[in-house]
Amino acid sequence: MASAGVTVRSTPTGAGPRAAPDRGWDAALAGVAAGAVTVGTAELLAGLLLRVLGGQGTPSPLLAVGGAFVDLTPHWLKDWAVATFGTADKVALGVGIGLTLVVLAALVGRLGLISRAASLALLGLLGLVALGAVVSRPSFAPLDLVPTLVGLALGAGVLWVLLGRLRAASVPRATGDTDGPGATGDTDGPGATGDTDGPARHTHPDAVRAPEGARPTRRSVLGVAAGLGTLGVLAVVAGQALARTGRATSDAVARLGLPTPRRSVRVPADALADVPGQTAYLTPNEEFYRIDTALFAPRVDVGRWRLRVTGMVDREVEMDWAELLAQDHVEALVTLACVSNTVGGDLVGNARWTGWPVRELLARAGVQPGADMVLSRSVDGFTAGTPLEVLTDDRDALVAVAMNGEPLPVEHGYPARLVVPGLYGYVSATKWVTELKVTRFDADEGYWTPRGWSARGPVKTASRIDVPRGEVASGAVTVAGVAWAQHRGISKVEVRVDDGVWSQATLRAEPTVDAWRLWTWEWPDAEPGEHTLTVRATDGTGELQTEEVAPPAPDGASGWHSVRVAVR
Ligand SMILES: Nc1nc2c(c(=O)[nH]1)N[C@H]1C(S)=C(S)[C@@H](COP(=O)(O)O)O[C@H]1N2
Ligand SMILES: [Mo]
Repeated sequence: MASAGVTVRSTPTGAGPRAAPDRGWDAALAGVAAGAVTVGTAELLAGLLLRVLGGQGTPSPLLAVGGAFVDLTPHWLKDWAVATFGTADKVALGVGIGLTLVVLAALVGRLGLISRAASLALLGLLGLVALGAVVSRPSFAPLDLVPTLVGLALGAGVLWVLLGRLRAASVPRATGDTDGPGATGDTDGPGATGDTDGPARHTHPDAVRAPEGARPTRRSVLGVAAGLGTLGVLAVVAGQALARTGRATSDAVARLGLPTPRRSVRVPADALADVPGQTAYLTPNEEFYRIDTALFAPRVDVGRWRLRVTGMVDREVEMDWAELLAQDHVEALVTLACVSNTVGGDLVGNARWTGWPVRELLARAGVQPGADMVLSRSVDGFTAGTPLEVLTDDRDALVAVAMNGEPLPVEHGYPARLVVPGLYGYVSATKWVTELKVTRFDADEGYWTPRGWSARGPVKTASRIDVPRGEVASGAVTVAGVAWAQHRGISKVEVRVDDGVWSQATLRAEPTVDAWRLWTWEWPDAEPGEHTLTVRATDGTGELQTEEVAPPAPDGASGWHSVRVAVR
């Protein structure tokens, strides 16, 4: 097909930036516009679906693809992402998905230079991938497909029309076409308007109106494409905002309130931190570490939420939110720790939880002989395999509904989660919990087990120095921190300066063996220079924290925590 672009490019001078319009870029822009319309429409409808119809699945193709990506990501890559981006790993994933989409949409558009049908076919192929991701989400319902399907239909229409109009705009005009081979295009050299905008630009106004009135100009088509693309992006933002501003939390709590525990706990003053900079005994909800595989915390509609007990039980149990709140709740102080926490790290927090003991729930179902594990499942498909005995002994393993006296924050498992003293979160602390399946370790496994983490995850005894860090003045220096060995308790903490002798720290009170214990040690006479402080704890059974250094995988980091301090 004869076009100005082809001819100019074939001139020996090489044409350069003054060459005729680059149809490749035009087509790419059309593709990006169509892509933005597709995704924008889908995200907006997905947001409405969640917000207005109270859906619980993942109708958003963006979140579905992100979620499927997280599920399929090999463990080493996940570790690398978390190590590189920290808790911004989800932001990084979002940016990555966005850039990939732009590139793919540009390809879709460019393919339109060869054939519009091929372009549509590629769009359809990408759409199938998105639909597959939506179907693969744990709480999938057929209605979740609608936003993506409508988005694809609209996007395909936009693509078809834009590509067609671009093609029409690029055909040389019968009259007044001064942009043809060797024509005025050559006079449009450096220092000219810099506008390489298509024929109409160089055509006498009359010529445009008279014979070519119905034909689009390149500029107008690109303008429409840019406008549609912008609308698409705005729709994505609006859709995501809609999906995230759920009212479920406040509504349900206002209606039903929180249970009044039959037993409440009070934290004695002598358990609290008494040194500036020392970790607070209770971690505020906003500061509590958050670890999960969810791209965005699921917004559960308590009206539809159910908790079920299935598997090796005499009778299945199913209860709704009101029934759960009506049970006999207790309060407990429990320190939660992540298996990924490194020595001295902060993926650990302590809260006052309100919940119903899991053993009472299991008793209602009647556990059958032979079972040794409970596989808890979240609305988002995450699972944890917890030894049956820790859920049936007398410890405070809870179906928790409140954290520090407030409804569970969405990020921490609203409306209900498991909290089990003594085990790392990945094998016990299922957030947004919806099912407990009584089963066997040789029949089922939790989410992280096939991904290289141990099937069983008892918390290892750990201790951490919080102050001082960095620089201190010489003389008397207060050293302080926390130590934890959930459900065994802490009986001793010792601190050492450089290679000196171990000195016993002063322990704060221990209201429960299920939570961490704060400690302080007075360093009598810190001498100027660089020093290393090291801490080690002994648990309630008398066992000393191991010095052996181990990484988090497969069952938790170990080793003594040291800090370097500069004494001035
Ligand atoms: N649904 C769900 N629950 C989950 C997880 C998850 O990925 N999904 N992660 C677990 C892990 S690894 C930990 S350490 C704790 C963290 O709980 P938090 O985010 O409330 O601190 O939640 C556990 N519960
Ligand atoms: Mo974790």
